[in-house]
Amino acid sequence: MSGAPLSGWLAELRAVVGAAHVLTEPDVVAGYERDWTGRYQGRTSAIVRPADRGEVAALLRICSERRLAVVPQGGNTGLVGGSIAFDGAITLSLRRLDRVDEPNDRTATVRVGAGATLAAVHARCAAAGWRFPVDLAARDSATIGGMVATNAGGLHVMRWGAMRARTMGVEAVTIDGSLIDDMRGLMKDNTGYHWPSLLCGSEGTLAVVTGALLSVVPTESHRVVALVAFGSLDEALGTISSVRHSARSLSAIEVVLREPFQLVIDRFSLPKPFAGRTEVVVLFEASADESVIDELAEALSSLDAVVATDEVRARALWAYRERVTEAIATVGAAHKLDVTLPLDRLASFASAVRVLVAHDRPQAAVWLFGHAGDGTLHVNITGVADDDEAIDEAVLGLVAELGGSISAEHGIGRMKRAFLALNRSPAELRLYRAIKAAFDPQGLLNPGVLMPALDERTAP
Ligand code: 2HG
Ligand code: ZN
Repeated sequence: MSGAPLSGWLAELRAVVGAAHVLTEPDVVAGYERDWTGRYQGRTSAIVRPADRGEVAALLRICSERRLAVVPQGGNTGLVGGSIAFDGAITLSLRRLDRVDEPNDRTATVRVGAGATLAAVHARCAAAGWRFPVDLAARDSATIGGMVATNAGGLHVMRWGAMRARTMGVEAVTIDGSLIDDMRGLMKDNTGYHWPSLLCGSEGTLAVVTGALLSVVPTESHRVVALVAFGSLDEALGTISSVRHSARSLSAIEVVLREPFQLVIDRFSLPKPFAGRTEVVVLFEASADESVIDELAEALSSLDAVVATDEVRARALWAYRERVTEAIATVGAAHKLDVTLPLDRLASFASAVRVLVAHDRPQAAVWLFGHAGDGTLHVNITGVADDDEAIDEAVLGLVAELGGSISAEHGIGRMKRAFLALNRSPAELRLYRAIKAAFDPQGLLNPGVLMPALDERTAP
């Protein structure tokens, strides 16, 4: 750090937020230092918990002046090592910025603080007759700031888009304490660069998101959920494309392959929805008015399907998909790769990745599941060392070869930064660095994430 006595910078941070909101006790700090996967263990000098954007700005000014590395953190549900501090960097916890305003009926938007959980946003919108349609299993902990920063996607991207599509406005503070206040939420605004688009997916490397203006959709009266069993992924994908033509109100198409499906049933003692061995299960969800029930029933009429039209049974069917991550966590710390492929290559990729891992790491297990509606497959690998990057590289190399993206939704974080060149050219990476340097010339914000920062500093 700057050479100042430890108490100097701590005292300055305390003066901004109050002593109660600068945490240094090892047992309290421990919960902020480990990411959800258990694969990444960081080290932070202090957790600082500002109450509003003014305090965020004052804290960042101190970090900038003293050249202290700082890592923004929300619900810490990230899966790529991008939300925890390393090498003693300061953790800036945004959870106290948890305000959720009343949705605005005229503009169909809701203004929220970075620390609001997704579940809190859902609840506030539902009470006012609106729906914020981005959803994911970590909804009770994941916060909007982190979801903007990682351009989180989740379960309904095929119909309503990921965070970038729904973030109409953003409020953020740069490392020198300047405020970007772009919360007007205009449908049309061609005054040059678009801050919400740039900050969505920037992974806390450019600025600290303190709030967002999110676009909402009207609630729908009915939803229907169906689980369908298939003999192979190829067969499932063929049927998915024909169902998409006949059912117009689809809001999710999720897929779970045999191993994770069986694991969820075993771990959580869920009833077996299908007799016999099931190679692939697809969850279809459609939502609209009452007609949606007949529409989906008709589209699936010739298939081996279990259908739920009431909320309780619909939620029970979602459990077979939503609880996969939790089930895999009981097996061990997993390497989590979230890849997208062109839909016509997804099935051959799934076979190839199984062969590849079985060949290179015979002791490992591969778990495949994902968002078939948008071409995302989650490849979880257990039974390999936390630092076994060679297996990640082999799988991601295969993805790139088949024309896919090495990160569909979790972001690059620490985990994939060495592999970014599989998807981005040297010219693009030069521009990435130039953008980073323009926002954060000293390389203090979330160093080591997305790409190595220029003149990187890692510790206070
Ligand atoms: C999901 O789709 C999440 O459930 C987590 O993106 C995926 O655990 C994973 O790899
Ligand atoms: Zn996912």
